[in-house]
Amino acid sequence: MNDFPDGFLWGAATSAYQIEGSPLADGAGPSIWHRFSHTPGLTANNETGDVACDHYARYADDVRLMQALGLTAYRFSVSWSRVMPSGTGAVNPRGLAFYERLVDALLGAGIQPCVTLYHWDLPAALDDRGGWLNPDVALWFAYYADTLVLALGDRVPLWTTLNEPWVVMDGGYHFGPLAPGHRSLFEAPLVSHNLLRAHGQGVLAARAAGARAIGLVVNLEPKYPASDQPGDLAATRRTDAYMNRQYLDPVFRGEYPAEMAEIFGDAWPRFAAADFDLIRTPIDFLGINYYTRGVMRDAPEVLPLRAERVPQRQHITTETGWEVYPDALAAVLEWVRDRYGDIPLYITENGAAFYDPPHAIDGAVEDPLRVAYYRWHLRAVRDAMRRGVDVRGYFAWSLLDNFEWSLGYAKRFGIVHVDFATQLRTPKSSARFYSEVIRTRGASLGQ
Ligand code: IFM
Repeated sequence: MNDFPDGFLWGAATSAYQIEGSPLADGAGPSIWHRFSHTPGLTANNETGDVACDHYARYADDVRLMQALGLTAYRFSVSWSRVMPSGTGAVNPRGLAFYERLVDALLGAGIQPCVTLYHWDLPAALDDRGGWLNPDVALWFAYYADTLVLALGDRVPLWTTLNEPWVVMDGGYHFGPLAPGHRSLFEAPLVSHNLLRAHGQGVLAARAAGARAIGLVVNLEPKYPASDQPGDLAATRRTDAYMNRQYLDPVFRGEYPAEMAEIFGDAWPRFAAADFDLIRTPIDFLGINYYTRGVMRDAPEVLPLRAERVPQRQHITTETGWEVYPDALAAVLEWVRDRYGDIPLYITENGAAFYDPPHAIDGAVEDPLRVAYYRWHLRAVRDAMRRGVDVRGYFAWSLLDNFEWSLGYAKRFGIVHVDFATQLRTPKSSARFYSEVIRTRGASLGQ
């Protein structure tokens, strides 16, 4: 029996600001990431996405590379401010034309384009109007979704509204390492709610404009207690609600987890009941980004969650400090199915930053740890599928080494190495490994 059925999507993923470069070219407006990375001291070595992988100019070569690897799908995001420099109103035809060219090149290479509408790069003009704190953002987003689907919906089979709303809230508004860099307990719940409202409006708009399938992408990090002490169990429950259930419960069950009020206290607002009808608008699939798990213990002084992560030194740790723990990927897929129902799932991101040299050595980049990471995690996906979970595709994060947000360029997640001095692309051994998995439709993973 073949574990990965015909039509299973074998993909890789990227996002606009992380790879495109040329953020202001051809009439584009600045995004919050352009502004944030140009503010001294906010990113490693003050690095920016000004050049990144120069994909804006090199997209055709990159599509040929994907084709050579045998990818059947490519997940990328659209830069909202390239297409709509002020975030609403006039469309910038030259910005939109870039994505038309990209989609056509992908289709010409037999690769399915999978479009994420929002991967963190809000137009700066909308941030000036309050960004994700302004309730109108739901309507701005719906208008943007409508515009994109009308332009590309005939050629794009799979759309997602938001990538990782938790990170937008947690990194952008609660603790501040990511754009726009706010640090506010009171803003965080408002932002989450507006993200969910925007998601709901975006789904309605995309459907009305003819999207064939529209879903949401969340990052899930299963939480395990450090011990069976009541304090550790409660810390685990709170962090699980904050990170794993905060968006999925409203989308699938029409309510926030009870723990949210416990975590945020006075900062947790009363939300209008009618909002949940919008938020739980049915979606066609769920995208799951999985990297690691969290082992949690009680930490009363670490507010507001009163929990902290316990490092697990017995396992391999990546360059971003994340424990390699593939079993939790299989477990989380089953958890989603059991808690939220049998909706089609895609692994929309999975991968690891390990040290790779800045330049290829003798024309090659050997990355055995990343190869092992992919082997173990693809087997975990297969295990979940054998247990009946409806997984329809898998996307490696990332196709290319790229701009890892405030961590800059030093954290390399690509299966294809990028020499940032020359823009030379070199498929790493992990790319060759993945290519073989695709060619054999999983058989080369072994048992
Ligand atoms: O690079 C990011 C991506 O933008 C969103 N998901 C996690 C990746 C690795 O940190």
